[in-house]
Amino acid sequence: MTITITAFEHSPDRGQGLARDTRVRWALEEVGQPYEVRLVSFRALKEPAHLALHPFGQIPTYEDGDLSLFETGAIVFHLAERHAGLLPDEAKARARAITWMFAALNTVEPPILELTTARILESDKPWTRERLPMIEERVHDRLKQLSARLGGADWLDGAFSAGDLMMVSVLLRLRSSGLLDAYPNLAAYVARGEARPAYQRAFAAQLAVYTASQPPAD
Ligand SMILES: N[C@@H](CCC(=O)N[C@@H](CS)C(=O)NCC(=O)O)C(=O)O
Repeated sequence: MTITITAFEHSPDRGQGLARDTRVRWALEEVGQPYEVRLVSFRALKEPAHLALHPFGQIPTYEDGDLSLFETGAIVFHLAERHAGLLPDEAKARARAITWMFAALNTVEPPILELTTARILESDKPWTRERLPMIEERVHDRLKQLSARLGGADWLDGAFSAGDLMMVSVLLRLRSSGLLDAYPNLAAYVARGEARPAYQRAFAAQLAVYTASQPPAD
């Protein structure tokens, strides 16, 4: 059975790897599962065929035979449960790694998304100038706490896990803001994640989609 995921036909991030198919590609690469990608236009995202796979009209989705999933947390968890490499075998360590996945998605990502929304989608709104310092402070609160917990460790809880995959993916969204620079251990943590061969393959694959969509240079 071939695994098929969906990704943007034209990613607004221009191949920076911030669209969420990258984290699913990364997980697939970590566990050594081949996959195919179906590219979806913004219009097709909201059409019935895609809405049948993803009720919110987003990417990525995941299909494997008669199973179809959406939500990157669910997809990465599904892969991590079924294949070695992303979750420890020992029950308590496994539960802690899963906790970090949830922490990345539920506790760290929301203020980062709020910052992205304010900076990009609402940059022309009259309230944004006033709101930005408050939103940045919320991001800093989370980064300070995460930095304190990570300390000098390579990964959040022992060996690299799906928790780290998700946390690094979430933190990568901060790169252009420069906010990570104040936390050298977090910047190094993100760099360790990016240096993993599986991440490199995932990044290259999503970049290839963007590159192929560009008109040839004269
Ligand atoms: N919580 C979802 C978020 C999915 C999401 O926001 N996908 C974005 C791309 S990274 C998307 O499809 N945006 C287009 C839209 O919402 O119309 C997940 O983790 O899968």
